Amino acid sequence: PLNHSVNSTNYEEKKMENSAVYNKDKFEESFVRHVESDLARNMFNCDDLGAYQAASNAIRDSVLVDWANTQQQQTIHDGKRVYYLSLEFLMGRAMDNALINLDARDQVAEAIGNLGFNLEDVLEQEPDAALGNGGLGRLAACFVDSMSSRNYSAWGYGLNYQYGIFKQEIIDGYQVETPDYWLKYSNPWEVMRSEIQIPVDFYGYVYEHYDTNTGKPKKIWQGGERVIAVPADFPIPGFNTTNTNNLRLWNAKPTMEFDFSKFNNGDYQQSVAAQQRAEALTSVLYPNDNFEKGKELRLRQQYFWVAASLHDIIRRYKKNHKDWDNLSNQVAIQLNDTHPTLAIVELQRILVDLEGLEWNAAWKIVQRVFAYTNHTVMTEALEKWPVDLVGRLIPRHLEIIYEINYFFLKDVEAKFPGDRDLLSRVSIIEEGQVKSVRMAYLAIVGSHKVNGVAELHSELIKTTIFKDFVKIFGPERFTNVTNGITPRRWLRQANPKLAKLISEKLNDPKYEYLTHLGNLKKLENFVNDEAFLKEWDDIKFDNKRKLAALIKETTGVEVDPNVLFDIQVKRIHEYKRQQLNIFAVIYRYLHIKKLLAEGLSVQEIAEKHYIPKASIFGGKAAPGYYMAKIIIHLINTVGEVVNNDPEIGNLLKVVFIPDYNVSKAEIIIPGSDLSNHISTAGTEASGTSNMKFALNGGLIIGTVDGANVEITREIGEENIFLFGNLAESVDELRHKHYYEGVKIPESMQEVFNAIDTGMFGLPEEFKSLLDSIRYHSDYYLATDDFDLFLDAHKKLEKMFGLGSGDPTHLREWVPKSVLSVANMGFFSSDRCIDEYAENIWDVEPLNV
Ligand code: GL7
Repeated sequence: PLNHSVNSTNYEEKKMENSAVYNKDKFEESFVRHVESDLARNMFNCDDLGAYQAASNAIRDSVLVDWANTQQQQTIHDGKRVYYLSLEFLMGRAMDNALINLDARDQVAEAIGNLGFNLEDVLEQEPDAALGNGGLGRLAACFVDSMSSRNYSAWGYGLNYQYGIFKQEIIDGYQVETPDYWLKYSNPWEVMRSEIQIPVDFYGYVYEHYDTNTGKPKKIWQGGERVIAVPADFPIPGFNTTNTNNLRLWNAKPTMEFDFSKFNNGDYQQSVAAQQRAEALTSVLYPNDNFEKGKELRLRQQYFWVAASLHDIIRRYKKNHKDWDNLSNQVAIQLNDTHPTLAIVELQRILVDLEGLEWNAAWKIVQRVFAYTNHTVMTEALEKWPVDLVGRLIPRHLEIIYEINYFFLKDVEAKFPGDRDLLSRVSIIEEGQVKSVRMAYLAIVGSHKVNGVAELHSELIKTTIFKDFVKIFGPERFTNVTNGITPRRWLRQANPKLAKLISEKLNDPKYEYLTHLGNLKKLENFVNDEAFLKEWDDIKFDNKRKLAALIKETTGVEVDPNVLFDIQVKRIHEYKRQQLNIFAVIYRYLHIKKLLAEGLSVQEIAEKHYIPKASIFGGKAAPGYYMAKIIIHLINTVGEVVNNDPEIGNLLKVVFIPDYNVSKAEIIIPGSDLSNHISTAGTEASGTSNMKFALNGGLIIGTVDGANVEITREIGEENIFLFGNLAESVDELRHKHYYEGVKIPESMQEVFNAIDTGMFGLPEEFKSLLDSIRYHSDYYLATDDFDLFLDAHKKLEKMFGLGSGDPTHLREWVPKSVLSVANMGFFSSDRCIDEYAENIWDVEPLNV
């Protein structure tokens, strides 16, 4: 047996000696070697891109040592592992993050400097790994960081899309999508494991076969098309630990088994074409956020990913184990939303069809292994797959789904005899015009725990969409894990100056607060310290300057860093209500214009009526989402008018930053004074950018929705600006709109009149947006919350004063900023992962 009680101090020392990232000379040597051997260039013709690749490879060498050790230790220990299945991992850039988690940023910056490069410029060369849409995908990325940092033995499983989320350009005020071919240059952070090749079958048919061993009939699935899954592995280094987990993303490759019947018939072209189809499988990420569109290729992606991942997990289990009853002591699988729900069916198939277990015994194991996280209550986002499609693509799985449903409904019938209505409500199969499989129901039935992602959301799923299941399985099956974010990326990496000031104030030179985020609380001691407040505000100002430079570079608009930066960046969605925000901007513009017409000066307006401000927007609309695209267009046309108005000075600017992504978020979020989280109450499951802004000292204007509720509880209601109708009133208001008509408040009517008279371009372009409110019952309750939104603004702007240097600002605004940060400890994704580990996965950290 290997001796795995390595003395940790020795290990640390050894690591310091050996690893190039901690030793400038060694790093420089390694860098040059990579330039020469990997890039086949020399130092005299190495540009920033080459420097990025060489530096990444040199850093990667260190990460790979920890990674291999971690995997070895985990194998020796043979404890329970967690598998996080997510169709999206919105990772962003890897190099800076690796430097921070390895605590090697300063040394490497110096070494790179000695070689004639600038670290910041080199880091800029890395394309974002944008394999996700929004909050759900970024959450998965924060989780893998925390699982490594908290020393869990965990794997992430996903797909290695060739094209991530599209790039957004704004042309003439409209969104234009272009493909994101992020692998244009080779990716130094992925390790291709071509030696692992897992066959995944599709289509074909099922037949029954008499098994002579057991004397029983057995189902055999004869697949019709085979694709090979080959993993690309991404090492995930933890912070302040050598624990380095693996993120495994599958690529689809053709089989080497040609269809010889076609080949022999002389149909070589056809035979090759089928092979080419294979690679298309993992080529593109579906660009919808909170919306499901039942496309066959999407279902193929899901099954491919799930089948390959389970095969891998079971193969690992079988190396040391024979007893299937023990599976759930070794394996916990978390389903990130319903996208991987077929994993439940696949495991049941493996256990029953391939391993010969009895149905009931297998099903108990399956339920103990899986847990499911729900991320939305919105019905248009709940996955349903047509039975016909499932039956054609994976015929044996459809049979198994029917059987799961049969036994489930039998239990329900036994518990609630005669309640036929209940049976049809909870059936996994929906008998509609298109008979479909309800994936969320399948996920609930096949899991031992189901969680929502914020307290309010977890309550809502129990009382609305999953109400019947609470009755059937009891409330114990349902739980809450409020989302979190990793403070390594979202504080230390995005806001190095603030992170440094905090480490000084907490007397924590090793930044241990980044793994003990509750320590931020000590910042409260300085909330009356004027010098400190000034320093804090100076850092914010500096970050705003950086953001102003990004705005100038991407939109051409100059914004003054002294004004209030009022930001809303997130996917564009009617429920997130960017329309409410832009209407309020128009209202402000109209009123500033009135005051100017009355003869007031810009200065007078700034002092008495409307403080100078920049309204900053960003976010992508799903390519097929018509209404979201109108909202983007409106924001841009308003910007055109306002920014070119010669009278208005710096009282108002309106900008739309194109192509919002993780790296831009790292600049935008630290530069915010105020951010908008203003969804219709009850629609935003959690939100996580709210946490990122608050952790960076930006204040929040928000509705009583998602995690805003808990943020308020933690930081205090005097430090957040809440407004709007509550979730419990939403049904009633909608009902009222429907039966009594929508009442447009006067303020909003002024805005609509301005749009209708063509102030912001052709009114027809915005008609369907306005009509959805005035004639189609205003589903998202813009009319009910508009005046409340305007009032909340009035109140908060008084506190902001005239910005940096203004005594009101330092006295009233900055302390709120400090108190927000001081009380954000709860929202570390480390806390979340610990909760999953304890309440759902039943695993403990393994100190490697
Ligand atoms: C989301 C929710 O909309 C968002 O509120 C939540 O923070 C996130 C992570 O739990 O999940 N649900 C969803 O379908 N998408 C989300 O971002 C795309």
